[in-house]
Amino acid sequence: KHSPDSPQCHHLEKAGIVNKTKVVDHGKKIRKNWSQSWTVLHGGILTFHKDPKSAPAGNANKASQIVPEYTVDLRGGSVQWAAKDKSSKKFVLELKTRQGCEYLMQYDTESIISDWCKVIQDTIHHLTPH
Ligand code: I3S
Repeated sequence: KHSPDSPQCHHLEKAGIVNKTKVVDHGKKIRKNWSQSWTVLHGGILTFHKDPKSAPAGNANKASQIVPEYTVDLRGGSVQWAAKDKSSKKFVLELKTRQGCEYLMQYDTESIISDWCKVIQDTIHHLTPH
């Protein structure tokens, strides 16, 4: 069995589209800014990419459209279904980092977002705290 931190541990990896917003930055509440995001879990790091629709027009290069926006170290973090007062949207996850940042992740299809919840939870549990 591979160590969870080893690069061979490919089962805790996932990618897909979700809606996301950062809500707390290092303990400081910030204004919500929901956007769609290509989201990748790899090696204990969750990367939310910028919505290509927000990029300046005229930049047709496909590769340049995949730009990281937030890189989230899951080690020592937590994920749970968000309380109703966190958002009016349905199926919202609240992701908290050990560094005091918080993100909401949302998708209108429950199975999509609950799969994210499970894989993030599993990843957190497999990452040994420093
Ligand atoms: O928690 P809030 O402040 O009610 O979040 C809403 C706002 O961010 C709103 O934008 P304005 O800052 O322009 O009011 C967004 O459009 C809403 O989507 C936010 O609420 P939801 O319930 O969608 O997370």
